[in-house]
Amino acid sequence: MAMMPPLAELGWSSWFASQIGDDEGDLIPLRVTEVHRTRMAALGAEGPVDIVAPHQNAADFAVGDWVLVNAAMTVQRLLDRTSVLDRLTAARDGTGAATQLIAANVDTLFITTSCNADFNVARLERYLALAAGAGCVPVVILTKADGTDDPEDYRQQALALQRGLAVVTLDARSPDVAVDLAPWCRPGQTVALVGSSGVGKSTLTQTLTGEVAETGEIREADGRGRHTTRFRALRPLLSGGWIIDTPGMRALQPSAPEGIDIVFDEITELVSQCKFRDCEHLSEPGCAVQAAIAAGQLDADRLTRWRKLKREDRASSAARAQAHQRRFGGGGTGKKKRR
Ligand SMILES: Nc1nc2c(ncn2[C@@H]2O[C@H](COP(=O)(O)OP(=O)(O)OP(=O)(O)O)[C@@H](O)[C@H]2O)c(=O)[nH]1
Ligand SMILES: [Mg+2]
Repeated sequence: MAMMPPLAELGWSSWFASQIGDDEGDLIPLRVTEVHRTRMAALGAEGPVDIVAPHQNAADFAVGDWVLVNAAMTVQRLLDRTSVLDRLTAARDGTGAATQLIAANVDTLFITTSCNADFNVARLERYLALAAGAGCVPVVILTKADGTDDPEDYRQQALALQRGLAVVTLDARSPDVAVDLAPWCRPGQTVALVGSSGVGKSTLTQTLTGEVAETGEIREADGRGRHTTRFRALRPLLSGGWIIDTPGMRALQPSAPEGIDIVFDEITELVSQCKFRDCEHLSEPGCAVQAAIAAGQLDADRLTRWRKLKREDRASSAARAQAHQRRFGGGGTGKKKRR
């Protein structure tokens, strides 16, 4: 492998270098590998270090972030990200939605599911919208191809979900995966894994890193001794890149509406051709969406799934706007606004 400067090997680039101010020359750039409540683990040119979050609060930091620390190993500044993966969750205080950071500065998102009952096109579309909204390249990884007679059927179903999508079927335990996934694992590149629990994210991580998960990261989830990942971590790939393994997610609501428009770009395009700007694509005259369904060019189920994501997105945007109003006030009458 060609020699790279140590920081470039970690994913450092001119994007980050250009953010360092004249008065910040004494600070040390580090890449965050783990985020805990008050402290973080990081890597720099000198190797791994433990660092302290400002005000003892690491909530604003994500695995993959670049930070500048002082000589006391306290974070002074978070550098602007090239990409950020986050999702909407219920706020802890029960008031509407909050965003949860998943990872930052990720080039490629390995959207992982298995060639079995976990495979679900609606869930895959959510993950694809997450990647598109974050500005990451999506790759659908279909694990447990060794456990089905027809991995090609799963692959075809996934390929239909977004124009130009890369889909790879594999056995996560096989050393061959390094070859299949090489285009996204080059030196300095960062990939993150997302998907349900048990689909093989950590197995794939182990195959690609050559590392066996540390005991601190695993627990006996059930009588069958499954190792469930408890926290996100950035690890070096054998190929010179980086991988972020994450705990399995139950539900995913992407936070960026642009992602939905990109994944469903054939519908986005049709919508722009409807006669009425406020067309609801039900039975209005001149509806390009219904015309495409009638002509067999658009799957009605795909439209239903798009509708559901759009509806959720509208509801959560409204909830966030309301929470913002409650918190910061709007100088209004205090009355609830009626639609
Ligand atoms: N046959 C087969 N088994 C696999 C494959 N990938 C993973 N497994 C098995 O599936 C089980 C779960 O794999 P994990 O890698 O722990 O799953 P995970 O996605 O990390 O799960 P969480 O950490 O809970 O999110 C393990 O027993 C693996 O050996 C595969 O491609 N083929
Ligand atoms: Mg895991």
